[in-house]
Amino acid sequence: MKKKIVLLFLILILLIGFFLFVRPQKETILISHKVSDHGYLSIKNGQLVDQNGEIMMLRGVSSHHLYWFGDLYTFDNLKELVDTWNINVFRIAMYTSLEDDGYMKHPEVKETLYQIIDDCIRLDIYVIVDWHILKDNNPLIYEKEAISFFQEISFKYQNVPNLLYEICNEPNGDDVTWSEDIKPYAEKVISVIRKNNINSIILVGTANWSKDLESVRYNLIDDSNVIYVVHSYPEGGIDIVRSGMENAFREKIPVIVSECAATDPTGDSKLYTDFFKEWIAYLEKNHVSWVVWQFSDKFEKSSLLLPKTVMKKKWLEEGMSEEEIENKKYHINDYLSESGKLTKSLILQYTSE
Ligand code: IDC
Repeated sequence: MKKKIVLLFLILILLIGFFLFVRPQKETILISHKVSDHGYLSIKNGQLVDQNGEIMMLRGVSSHHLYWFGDLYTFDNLKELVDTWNINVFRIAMYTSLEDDGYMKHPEVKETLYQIIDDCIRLDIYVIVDWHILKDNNPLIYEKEAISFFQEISFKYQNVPNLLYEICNEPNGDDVTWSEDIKPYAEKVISVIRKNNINSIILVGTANWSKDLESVRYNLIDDSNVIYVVHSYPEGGIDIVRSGMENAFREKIPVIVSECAATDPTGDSKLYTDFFKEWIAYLEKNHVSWVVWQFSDKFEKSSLLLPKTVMKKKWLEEGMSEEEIENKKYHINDYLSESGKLTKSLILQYTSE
């Protein structure tokens, strides 16, 4: 009898030990939020909604310059982003101006753009095609080229729910205004896209480097599937952005953050980590979709990846041989920068259970 009690007691201790220490950790379950789950997006009551009218959030990352970093945007790397970061949107930043080494100088980047779009469609995620004006501060400068670009692309991807069109990244300069420049440009480009895609969401950049929602408020574009763009960077006029957004929420004006980062607007400062976490929480609370700048391995703090040379040095120090490093298959998750780790954990935080 005594023996039996001792045995039972031992079994009990073992069971408790198993549940406390050996039981596998609860797995993180990624919530699927892809195109096949949500279909065509539209705007309802000032918010992005899916095909069932439910509020929709896009969470993902933006490419860097296609001409410089195009090689990085392979199917495998995008797949790793989808599978392990759970992004549901990828933004393709196609710089436009001659001075920025953009599409005007290297029209062949359009092939890279098409390859990425096709990969995103295969991966069942949304894709933002961004006409990345920057040094060409006024969208009217290359209006003609923009019209033929969007004509071609919206025709090629007619009735494909994955695509969203961002028609002018960041209009900038004191003489570039919403009413005189951006809105007239947007109306023309939108009418071209609408001939091929009645429903697609079109993102329109705002004045002052996409920070000025105020001038939009009283002069909205007459199109029910337009969403207005703000870009947010710590120490980069965030108060203007926030107050514009507060008014927009109240007045049911749709807003999207197609660029944000934990660095200041240079893209290469220290990380404002706490600020960034709070900012993302604010966007989430208000159902504003967000895309993080930028997915590349440029030697720059906003880069989500570290340059290969940096990791190689680290691995050599840790004792790996040159040969082992050469033969290592490239996985983006082996190269995460601090920005990369932060971004990955934030996307997962809001898209897993
Ligand atoms: C920056 C890149 C940097 C590049 C520069 C000019 O991070 O590597 O040298 O452009 O091509 C934006 C712009 C975006 C900027 C980014 C950071 O849309 O093109 O990228 N930024 O400066 N708006 C605010 C910040």
